[in-house]
Amino acid sequence: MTQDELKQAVAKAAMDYIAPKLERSSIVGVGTGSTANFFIDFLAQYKDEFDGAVASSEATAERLKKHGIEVYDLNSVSEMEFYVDGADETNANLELIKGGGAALTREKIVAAVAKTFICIADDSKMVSILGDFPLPVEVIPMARSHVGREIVKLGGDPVYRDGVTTDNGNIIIDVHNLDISRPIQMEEKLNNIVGVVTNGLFARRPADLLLLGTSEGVKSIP
Ligand code: ABF
Repeated sequence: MTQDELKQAVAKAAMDYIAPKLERSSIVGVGTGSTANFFIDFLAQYKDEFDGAVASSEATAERLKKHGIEVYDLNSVSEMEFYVDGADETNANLELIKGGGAALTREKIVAAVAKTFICIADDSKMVSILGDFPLPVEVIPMARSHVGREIVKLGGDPVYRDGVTTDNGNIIIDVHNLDISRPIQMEEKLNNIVGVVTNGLFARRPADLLLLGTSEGVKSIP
């Protein structure tokens, strides 16, 4: 199977998982990226069976709207059962690196509100220790140099992601060679640097369910 076929398979598995639980009043949280895009295409087939969606990025909002799915501002939503999104890396504890698509802050906010965060990924994303994928950090523009120096103190190599502005008007620093053997602690340390909006470690709030696409089929973890 190609990587795209694996992504499509996990997107369908997520839809099969949530479809029987959808109610007319349900709001679904929807992530960003190519795997999430496959999910949006499946979700569209059920658009008359739920109320609408909250998007983790402008790009996702556009795709949802094109399918005729109502997009809600998160502030107008009091309850969300499911958030479905991809990841750049996952470990066996369902702790993730996200943010390759620069949408990490909104993704983390939607994940915080959702009762169940379903991560969909092909098996190239499964690692034993997080950190081969450079860790994205969203930073207030005027704090770029300060945050870079603080990241060096933590042992990482910060690289400014040239030409990228997030949906929130900020910049991204990708951190290479960071020791992420203790993901929760590293997530907290990075968030404590003044000028950091958020970082792409999803460890304090990991995924609840991982649907992993493999050549033997979709594995459900745990
Ligand atoms: C988002 O999309 C991100 O947090 C992650 O960066 C990315 C994964 O992209 P893809 O599904 O295209 O591999 O979920």
